[in-house]
Amino acid sequence: NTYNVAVVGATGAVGQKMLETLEDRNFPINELKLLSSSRSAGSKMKYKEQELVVEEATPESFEGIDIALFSAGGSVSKKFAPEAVKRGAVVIDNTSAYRMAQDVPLVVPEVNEADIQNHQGIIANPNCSTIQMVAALEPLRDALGLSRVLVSTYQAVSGAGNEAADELREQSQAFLDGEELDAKVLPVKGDEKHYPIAFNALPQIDVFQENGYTFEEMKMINETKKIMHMPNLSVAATCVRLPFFTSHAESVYIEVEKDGVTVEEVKQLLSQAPGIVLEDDPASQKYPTPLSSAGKRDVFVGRVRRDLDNEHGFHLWVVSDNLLKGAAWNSVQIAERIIANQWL
Ligand code: 11C
Repeated sequence: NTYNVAVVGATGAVGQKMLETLEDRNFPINELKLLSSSRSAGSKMKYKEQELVVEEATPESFEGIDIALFSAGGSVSKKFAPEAVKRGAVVIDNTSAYRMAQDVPLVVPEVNEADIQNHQGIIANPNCSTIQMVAALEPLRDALGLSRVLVSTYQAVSGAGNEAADELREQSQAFLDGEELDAKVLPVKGDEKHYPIAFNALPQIDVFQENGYTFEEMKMINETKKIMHMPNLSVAATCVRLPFFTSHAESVYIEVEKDGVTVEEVKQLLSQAPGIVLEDDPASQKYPTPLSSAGKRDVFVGRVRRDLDNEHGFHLWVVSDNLLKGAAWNSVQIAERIIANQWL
């Protein structure tokens, strides 16, 4: 069987990776439709040597579409996802618009693939920093139990889109040329203040909430509980933007329930888990970095250590390409699981 697929937000940082991923996976496509806002309509993009023209999304664009991958911002999803569903498409939405809605499964296939089958037309793809963390936590939760997660992130600028990546490039050059740095996009486009990202670290990703956490931090907290079906799990996050282009890194502290767990046991569980690659050997300085994981679909884990004071506590370093497993690949993977299980 082949399917009619629409990519909404095709020209964005994630949309471009969606096309690459569909091509890499040789996804069974009958017709591929690229959609965007009016601003990007008319752009040309390549899929398997074919040149495709990006069209402006309208409700009618979704006639005959089987699977629609959305990544054009929450407001576009709110406007068009119901129109796509009305016309018989299954929507895989990469924005935060529907993630916490009760009737919308929020899915990382390695963790909760079975939730997909309860979908009412929309399946949500989690936030990138959440996806890589829960993929690494799931095999540990399954075997050892999990009571607490404390995470600090080191996130790439591409998470904030192509404009943020351009800003890092321009500011880096300006810094090296001894010029003043012009900040217009980061930490958050549209927020009141902007700070340089080049040669800096910004402890703000997305807007602040009333409780003093940022929206990115609250996404990590709330989405983790939903995906893992653990509403009472204790989770806290601090999310930081750093000046590199691709892949998010995370320092994750966890507390497991089982007594007497060894580092070897944790490493063994991670090395056998689907989608996880253990890269951990301090003796040979082996550990993953944003550069080493960029362009790969897996989640890489290293620096596994037992806490020095809490025998149930372990520290992990989790790295993954934020545009692939964090976005495009996880979305395409959900589509592949829908097809394999006949959950369309
Ligand atoms: C970032 N994690 O790095 C964000 C990007 O909710 O899908 C993804 C935003 C989202 O800025």
